[in-house]
Amino acid sequence: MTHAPSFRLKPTTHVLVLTGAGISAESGIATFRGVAGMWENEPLQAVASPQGFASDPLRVWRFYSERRTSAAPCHPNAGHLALVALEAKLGERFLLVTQNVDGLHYKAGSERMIELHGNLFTSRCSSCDRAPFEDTNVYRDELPHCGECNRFLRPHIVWFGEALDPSHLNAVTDFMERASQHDFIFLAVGTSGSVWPAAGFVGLGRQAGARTVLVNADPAENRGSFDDFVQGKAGEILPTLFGGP
Ligand code: BV8
Ligand code: ZN
Repeated sequence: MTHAPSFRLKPTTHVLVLTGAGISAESGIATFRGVAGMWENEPLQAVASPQGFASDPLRVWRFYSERRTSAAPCHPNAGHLALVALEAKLGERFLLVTQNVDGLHYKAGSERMIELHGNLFTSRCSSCDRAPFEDTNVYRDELPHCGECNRFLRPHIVWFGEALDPSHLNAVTDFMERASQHDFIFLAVGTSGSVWPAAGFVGLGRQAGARTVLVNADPAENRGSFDDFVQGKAGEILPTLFGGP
């Protein structure tokens, strides 16, 4: 493991963290480059998309049920916990946005955290505007129906081709706006930088004057967009990455 440089925190340092599947790898959750590309001989986009759900909702529910079953017993690792400690130190000078739907940041105790792509253990109605609700059930043989309008339930997940919640994107840009007036670090952890619009956050951070840092097991697609690249495991690097007050 390369020895991570430690970035000195100043009393006004603002830190925005973007995490991807790599931060959960040490907790036993497969990354997309692992799961993924193929699910039952289909590209991920085929099952993680509205089109996939429209054409075969049970296949989609089997895919997400499989992930609910494998993610449920998993625990946060030292990488997740290091971000909780950083949040405690920085307070409102910290924001975590995750692409992960596994809920491990929540389990670790992160509070200033946004799940950009939804949550695996939450379902919603595919039709009416009933609020999303916690759902740990698995559906493999028959489709779940909404108790109010009887249409199909769907995972509360942002699929490929679906827009992210505008309030989440506004929270990111608002934080960057505030941070741009101070010492600002944009840290990406465990992400291949292949999915948009999250992959574009490093560019926004740079425009806002951030020092951009990538912590990843291997060079990501958008590695060249970062000022610093620290190669290695998130669980080993994050606990020692920041020094100072
Ligand atoms: C949208 C939920 C528009 C599903 C996911 C430009 C702009 C906007 C959109 C696009 C665009 N270009 C293309 C698009 C379309 C698309 C897209 O980006 N496609 C890609 C494939 C090119 N984007 C969208 O569709 C987005 N929607 O913008 O809609 C719109 C606007 C208005 C109105 C209507 C529509 C929606 C994107 C969200 C898709 N949903 N997740 C599910 O989870 O089931 S994305 C899904 O894949 C994950 O959530 C995750 O985000 C992504 C996988 O990426 P990573 O997390 O980075 O994981 P990966 O495995 O790739 O990498 C892990 C890394 O960790 C590796 O590099 C590895 O080396 C490293 N690692 C491993 N172990 C460790 C480690 N690192 C550290 N420590 C370790 N131990
Ligand atoms: Zn309904």
